[in-house]
Amino acid sequence: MDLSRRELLKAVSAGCLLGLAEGEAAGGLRRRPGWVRGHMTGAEGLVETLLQEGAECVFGIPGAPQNELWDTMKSKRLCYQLVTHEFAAATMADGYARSTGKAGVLCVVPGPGLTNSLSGIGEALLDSVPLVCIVGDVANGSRNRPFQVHCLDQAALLKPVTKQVFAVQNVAEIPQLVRQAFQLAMAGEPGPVGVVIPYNLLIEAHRYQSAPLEPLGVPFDSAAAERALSLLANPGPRVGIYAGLGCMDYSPALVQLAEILQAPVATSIAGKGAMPESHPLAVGWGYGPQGTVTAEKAFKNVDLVLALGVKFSEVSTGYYSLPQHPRLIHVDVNSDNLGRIMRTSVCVHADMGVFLNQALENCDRLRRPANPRLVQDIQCAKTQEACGHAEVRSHCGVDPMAFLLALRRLSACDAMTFVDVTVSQYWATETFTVTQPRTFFNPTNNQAMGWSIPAALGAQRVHPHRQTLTITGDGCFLMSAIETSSAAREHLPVKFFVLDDQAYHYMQELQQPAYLRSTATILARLDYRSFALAMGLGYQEIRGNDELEPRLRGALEQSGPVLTRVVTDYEHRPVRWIKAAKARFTSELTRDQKVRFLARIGSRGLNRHPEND
Ligand SMILES: Cc1ncc(C[n+]2csc(CCOP(=O)(O)OP(=O)(O)O)c2C)c(N)n1
Ligand SMILES: [Mg+2]
Repeated sequence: MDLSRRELLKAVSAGCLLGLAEGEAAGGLRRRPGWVRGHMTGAEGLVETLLQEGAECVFGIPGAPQNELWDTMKSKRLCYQLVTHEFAAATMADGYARSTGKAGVLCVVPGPGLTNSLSGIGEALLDSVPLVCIVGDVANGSRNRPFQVHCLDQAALLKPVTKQVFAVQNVAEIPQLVRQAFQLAMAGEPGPVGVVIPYNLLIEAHRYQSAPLEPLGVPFDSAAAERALSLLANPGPRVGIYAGLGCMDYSPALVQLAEILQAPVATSIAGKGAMPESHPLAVGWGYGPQGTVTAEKAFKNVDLVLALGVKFSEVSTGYYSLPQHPRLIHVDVNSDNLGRIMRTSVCVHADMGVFLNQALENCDRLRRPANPRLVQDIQCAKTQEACGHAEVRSHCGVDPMAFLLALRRLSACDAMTFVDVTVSQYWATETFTVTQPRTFFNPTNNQAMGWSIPAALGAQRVHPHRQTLTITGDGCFLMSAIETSSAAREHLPVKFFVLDDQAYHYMQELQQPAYLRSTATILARLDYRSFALAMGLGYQEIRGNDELEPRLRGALEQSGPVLTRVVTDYEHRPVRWIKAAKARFTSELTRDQKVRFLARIGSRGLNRHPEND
């Protein structure tokens, strides 16, 4: 059964869809889009539609095929932000979308503008982030000639990184196709949608009469939901909840369900924040050997996992190292995600808000007696784990865990933290306590290095008064460092923290045990102070653990953007995720492969000449 949006909204106004009202607000239904009417150019029709659909900022770089559009954005007061590279256009739109729950908009020229943006759009696709990608194109119709500049197949380039591509053929189609792009980007599992517009259409004129689209229904398989609820109503099995990004806008309902079921709640990486991690039933990230120790312990006593709004993706599961439980109920808005990796007892294709509401309406059947023992065990495990994290292990630089703990202590609860593809992402997911939805962000499934800097800028742009932080490695920093100049130019007070170990430590951790040496992992020594000066940023440097508190305060208290170099010592700090992923990977090697690996390690062990570079 599909529920229409109208039925849903009626239920919300009657107050019975707990948590959904916030979700809908975050999902962009605060204001219904209006009509686009009147005699306008294609560029005007496009900008008017973007405004009606609630676009707050467009991220990109103009080019000859799109100057008409950028000029129109200015005339019609649609906010835009210039970036230094189109990877950042996609990634800023991504940061905007993750922090608001609304579709982010980027606008790039065809050819190199588009190809530059593909890594960021790919990240959004794999991480379920809604984007509308406005991409220019060479002229069509009578103006189409051979050998036009940027004459790549834009739609074909977009296809593998988007949910769908709308190729505009005619000036009259612009508003409706752009509206469809917004709707599809948010529908079901969110993701990017492309709109390709030949440049000649921007200067043609048309008399528009474009109505807003009828809201879409949402999936709800009531029979499967009932099977799931019947399983949960059986008081025998001990339930554990695994919550993903799909729960992000239903935090109050998730908390209530956990309390009713007396279930520990673990989240995926992208789900961090859906369950306040300060809650007595919250056990942190993951529930296998890759996540928090507390979650792993708590889920050892679970017989039935209720997986809500989550994909069991490679990164979040530590290379698929989650343990199988006797029973698993998997609920997701995208039927393609259901029952793929784990043995599953019941798959429920459903909108998360509707499923949670249905579960809460059945609270009398589901309610379990209070379990003080469980709460006590979780508290005890958390305390023990926190002690291990607080132990300072570094000798010649800052301990990454000490840095993360101090940053958490000193930053605001609602600070937005963007963590890059450094090995520290795993420590951060374990130790950085997140108590509010949409405040912790990581490029999880495409792992595009350099993501955190532009993503943070996109979020800061529309949350000018929220503390906004990036935690990046020196390798990731090198990929997006120039984008910090946009922070200075636009007065976006992001605090950039670079964990500087002059290496790709993540790669070294993966390479050393397998090859007894590391290859192509040593980075340049940078003069960060001069770089900050050149970009127009404030600067701080933290060289030891004793400097952490004062220097972090020094950075956080400045009113503008600040670059902080954290001289990091990664030694003596194992990474649970890497250990888990390695164990799982090794277990899948064939006998021959194992023999070859061991023989190589043996011979290198005997004739040691590390040759690290
Ligand atoms: C664009 C891109 N290129 C390469 C990789 C592979 N990769 C993942 S992490 C990493 C190193 C990150 O280095 P750094 O930012 O210094 O963090 P550290 O590993 O030192 O913690 C590399 C090369 C990637 N994920 N993305
Ligand atoms: Mg590094």
